[in-house]
Amino acid sequence: MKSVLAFSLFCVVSGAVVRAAEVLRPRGVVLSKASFYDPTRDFNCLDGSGTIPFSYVNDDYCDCQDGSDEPGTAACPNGFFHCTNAGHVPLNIPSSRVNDGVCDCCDASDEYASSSNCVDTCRELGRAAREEAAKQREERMKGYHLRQSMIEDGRKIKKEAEGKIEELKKEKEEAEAVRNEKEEVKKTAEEPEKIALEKYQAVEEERKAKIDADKKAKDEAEAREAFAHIDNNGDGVLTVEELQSRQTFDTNRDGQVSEEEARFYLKQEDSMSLETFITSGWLMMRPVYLMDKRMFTPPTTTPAPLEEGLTPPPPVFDDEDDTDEDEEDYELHDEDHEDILKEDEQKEEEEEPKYDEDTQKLVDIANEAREQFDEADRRVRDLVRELRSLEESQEKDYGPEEEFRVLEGNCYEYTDREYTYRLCPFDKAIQKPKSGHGETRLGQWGEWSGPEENRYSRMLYSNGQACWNGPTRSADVKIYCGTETKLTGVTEPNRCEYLFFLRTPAVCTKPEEINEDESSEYTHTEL
Ligand code: MAN
Repeated sequence: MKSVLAFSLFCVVSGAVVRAAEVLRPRGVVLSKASFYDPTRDFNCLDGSGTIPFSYVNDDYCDCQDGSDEPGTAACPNGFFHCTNAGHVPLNIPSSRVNDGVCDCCDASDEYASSSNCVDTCRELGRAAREEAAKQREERMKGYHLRQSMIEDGRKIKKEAEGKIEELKKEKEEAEAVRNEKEEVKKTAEEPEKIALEKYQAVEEERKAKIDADKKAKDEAEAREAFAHIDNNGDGVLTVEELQSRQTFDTNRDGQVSEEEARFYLKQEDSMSLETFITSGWLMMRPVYLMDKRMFTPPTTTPAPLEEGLTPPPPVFDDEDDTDEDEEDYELHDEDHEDILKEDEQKEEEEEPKYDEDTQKLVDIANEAREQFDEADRRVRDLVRELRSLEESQEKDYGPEEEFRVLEGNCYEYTDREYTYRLCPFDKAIQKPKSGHGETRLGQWGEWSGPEENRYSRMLYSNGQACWNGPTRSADVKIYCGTETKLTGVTEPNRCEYLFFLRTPAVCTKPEEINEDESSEYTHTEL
């Protein structure tokens, strides 16, 4: 169409909607570009690719390379159609969707010449969208107010911690003074105790040495007596025959002492001197000898119990069937056994070191001083620990206004199909399989890791448990606004790298003020 068009014709051809509040423009043109479409002049393609008579605008033929001459038809493949969507949000759609039978614009303006029965639903949609937006704004406002109290609480905790630190420092100083005092008392008490104990030790060693010497002499006397007893002819030497003459050495209880049995006790020699007997022979013979002499009376069945330090009883020379004779074996007399045990116990009791009264008094005083020092020392160490933990906590960054501080000490959980995840802010992130196996440490509190302009929108928990054939585990926590602090999701985008989503009022900013004029923006705003 090349004719010069009258304005009224333009209105018809271009399909402009005439409304009091609107600027007249061809169909599909956004308000901000209305001035480029002046029906009294030729139209300049918006990309400068050409100039055409205004009548070519929306004539269903694509003249401009950028499609700007056909805003209201589907003629240009790269053009855009603008729907005003009065009552809701304006929209730009690819011009290929104009009159394609699908309702894209809620005001139905994209289907002005199609058979589809699109109706204007913008008002209802707009109302619903505004209601939703208002609800979200309200939530945001609620979150913002909660954030204010989080800030207040955080600052209060910080101040209290500062006070507590001062208090603890004073307490620590006092406790250190007490500890030093107790240390002096302890040293003073330990000096005389040390001297007394050394003295006691010397006396004790002497006493023990005497006991040992007495025992040795007694053992030797016992050995000499036994030797004399076994040495039938008194020639100072024990022979095979002399041992054979004593049933004592009938190890296998067959009624006679074989040469083999006798030689066993003579250490496979023909004879044994008194000297060898005292140093080693007696040790072998003593159990059977005493068994016969003191503890047992025939018949017995059980071999004599061994006294500590003695050699085991000799092997039984099983050269004959001895089952019948078993009945003639010796029997242990329990009373004798108990008597011997009692004797041994008494001996041990007697040997138990007991301090003399004066030494004991010094030991008691020193013990008491040590206990008091230990207690004072423990108190100092407890205070140091408490102080360190508070100071460490004070050094952490709890957000620009201390708003995150109240989250410390709490843990938040999220459970998916396989795991329960736990986030304890400023402490750690944990993964626990639902199957009940042990926990996996995903990371320890590291740092704020949001982008420069929004640093407090992300937290990083790093240095978690090593991943098999992979990095050490870490958890990235994305934080967004909500009216309660809650872990809303956890994913593992890369193996052993976890992404947590934490909702909290701590990041809720104040919603923009909306006045009546601005809110009516929805009905008029053009993109
Ligand atoms: C465990 C879990 C998983 C992780 C694998 C890596 O099963 O910690 O999240 O992907 O180890 O081996």
